[in-house]
Amino acid sequence: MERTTVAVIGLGYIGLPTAAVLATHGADVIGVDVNDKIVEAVNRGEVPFVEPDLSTSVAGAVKQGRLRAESKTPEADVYIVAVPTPFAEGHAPDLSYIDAATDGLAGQLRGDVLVILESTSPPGTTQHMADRILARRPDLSLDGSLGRPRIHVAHCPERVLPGRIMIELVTNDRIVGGLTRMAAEKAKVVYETFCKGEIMLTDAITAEMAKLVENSYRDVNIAFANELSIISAKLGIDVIELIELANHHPRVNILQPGPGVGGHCIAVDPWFIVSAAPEEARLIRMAREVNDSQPEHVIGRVVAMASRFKEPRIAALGLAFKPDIDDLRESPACLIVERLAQELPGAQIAAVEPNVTSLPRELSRFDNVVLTDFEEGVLAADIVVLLVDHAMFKAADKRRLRLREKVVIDTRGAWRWR
Ligand code: SAJ
Repeated sequence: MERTTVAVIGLGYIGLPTAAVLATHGADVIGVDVNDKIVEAVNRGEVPFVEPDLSTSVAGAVKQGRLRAESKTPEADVYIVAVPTPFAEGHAPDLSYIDAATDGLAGQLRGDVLVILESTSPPGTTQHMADRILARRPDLSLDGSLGRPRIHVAHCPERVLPGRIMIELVTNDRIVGGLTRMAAEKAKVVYETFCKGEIMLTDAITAEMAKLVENSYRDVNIAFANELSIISAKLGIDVIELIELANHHPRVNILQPGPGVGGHCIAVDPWFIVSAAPEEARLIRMAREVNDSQPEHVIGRVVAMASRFKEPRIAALGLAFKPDIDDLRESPACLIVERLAQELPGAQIAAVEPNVTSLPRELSRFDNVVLTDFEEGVLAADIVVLLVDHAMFKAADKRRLRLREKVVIDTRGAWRWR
């Protein structure tokens, strides 16, 4: 039997793992990326970011000749688009990457080809993509009308958790939404090659919304926890203990408060719903605003404590957007350290992030911020602010770090020792 050729457009956190898993499950995969450095790295069998087990998978697939990367979209049987969907000014979705990927593949299409959009997208984007293809390729159709060859267009949102991508790609259930039923069924066949979870079929707009709703659900729940942390601070209550107790109720499951919500999914996707239904999405918008204001509360607490010291030495623990990853993008911890560096020019800030070897540009421009080893930073500090609950911080010997002698602001409830 002939092997299916799959072109995966966008070799980022989702595209590259998907390309690798398809290649190791029987497809011939060509990864496409506009960044030449990524293309070259993949062709050498290397991975340009940290994700457990991905390196082995990419290296193996490239070595066996099942995976290669190119900068131009080739001819293929299946296209999977996994490019970013950021938001623009005023939180309106920015579809420029999807449009560019669509334009890149439109010229290569022939009859019976399947196009799958995996990028998290505002409702209606899959239809928008098909309309854009057909505007360029009036010789094709979605339904075979006027004897024009059909193309099949579907949406299959990714739902994997960074840090567990290679496991969750295989084990998670997947939603496949087709612009036509046949498109959904054809996409299901592609995912069945590697996905052991249930594959559920629906229409494209419901699949788009399902993904946005999942992340909004989490955002609203985190906002609830963050609001409780502020109320608890006002009332002199330990919010971690409060949530732990409330969660003993069989139908209550409050998430954890923190310094804000980071990453490029949960802090972004709810805005796509707000943008599609601005009048109606009141709670979803409010949750975003609550979570976005959370870093300010942390900054306020640290600045208030810093006023007790002439030249405060602050250890900021963690820069990543969540535990045990090296991803600093849209990280509330980075934002907090940046603002502290501005607001406290007389302070020395030891930024501790065991998962990186250099500071990001927004922090390296400050003389008073230095990337520092964990123990060294904490031992020298007057104030210790825990921003990310990395395993290394949680497991630390608090007595050895002399934490009782310091002002400790634990935004994650990682150190329950008082
Ligand atoms: N956070 C809290 N409190 C919590 C849980 C998380 O403050 O109780 C914060 C984290 O510290 C982080 C942010 O929220 O800053 C997001 O982290 P996360 O682990 O909740 O989620 P992501 O962004 O890494 O991945 C999410 C996942 N979505 C859901 O769990 C519903 C993942 O399954 C999606 O595939 C991913 O978004 C995506 O790509 O959309």
